[in-house]
Amino acid sequence: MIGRRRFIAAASSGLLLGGCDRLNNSPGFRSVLRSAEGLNLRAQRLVSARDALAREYSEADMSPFFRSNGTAHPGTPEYARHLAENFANWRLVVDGLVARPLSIPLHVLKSIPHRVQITRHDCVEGWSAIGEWHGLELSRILEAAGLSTRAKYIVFHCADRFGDKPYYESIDLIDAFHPQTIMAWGMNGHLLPVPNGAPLRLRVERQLGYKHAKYVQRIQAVETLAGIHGGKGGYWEDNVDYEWYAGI
Ligand SMILES: Nc1nc2c(c(=O)[nH]1)N[C@H]1C(S)=C(S)[C@@H](COP(=O)(O)O)O[C@H]1N2
Ligand SMILES: [Mo]
Repeated sequence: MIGRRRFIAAASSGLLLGGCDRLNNSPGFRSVLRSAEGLNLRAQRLVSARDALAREYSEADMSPFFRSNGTAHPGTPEYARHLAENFANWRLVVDGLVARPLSIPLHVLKSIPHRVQITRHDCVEGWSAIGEWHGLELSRILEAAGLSTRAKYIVFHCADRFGDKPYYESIDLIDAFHPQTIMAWGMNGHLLPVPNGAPLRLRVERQLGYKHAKYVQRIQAVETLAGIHGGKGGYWEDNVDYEWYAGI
């Protein structure tokens, strides 16, 4: 999967960024980068259906240790309170472009029959790990809320700040309704540990690690990402220019 992604990235940058030096100096460089990203998305659509399943592994393939990355503990007084209460009062708010805004108590979400999947997590920083995830399909949550036909993106708001800014992420509806996209509350046969996003995180298996929002408190359906924090759809996209589309 990674091999193909590299190939696509190389193909699109080769096509559009061939004259790198010249482009680096041009005022349109950023917009060229953006069109390269668009091409990456279109190329991915051509070579692989975006609704194809990510590979699922067996228990024997699971990494003995699944590391944490980014925030390992949100560290706010509010989160500390939730942790002390064993997340008994954690809720998942679902709002924005939905017919029925929801505030789902975590214990209700966990009581619904769920999906279990053993998948590989790939972080752009150069590590991968295979873990087992338990969680409810995001599609079922969105169906319960009655997604508006105007909705184009699903935004995930997290309980942590990274540096001085809130962590958030977003995906399109193809990933949102992908059968392996789940709101995970369990990992490797246990409840989700704090370093891995307790009590609720996104697993969006066809995307790189930074898209998998941890500590999720709110899901918002929107028509455009403009106006949400930096407007580029995610913490890393806003602050470090990571691609919004991080398909693998
Ligand atoms: N809320 C939140 N979600 C986050 C991050 C974070 O710092 N805060 N880091 C991201 C990155 S870069 C990766 S690789 C994965 C790491 O997941 P893990 O800690 O379970 O390994 O979470 C992603 N989701
Ligand atoms: Mo990452």
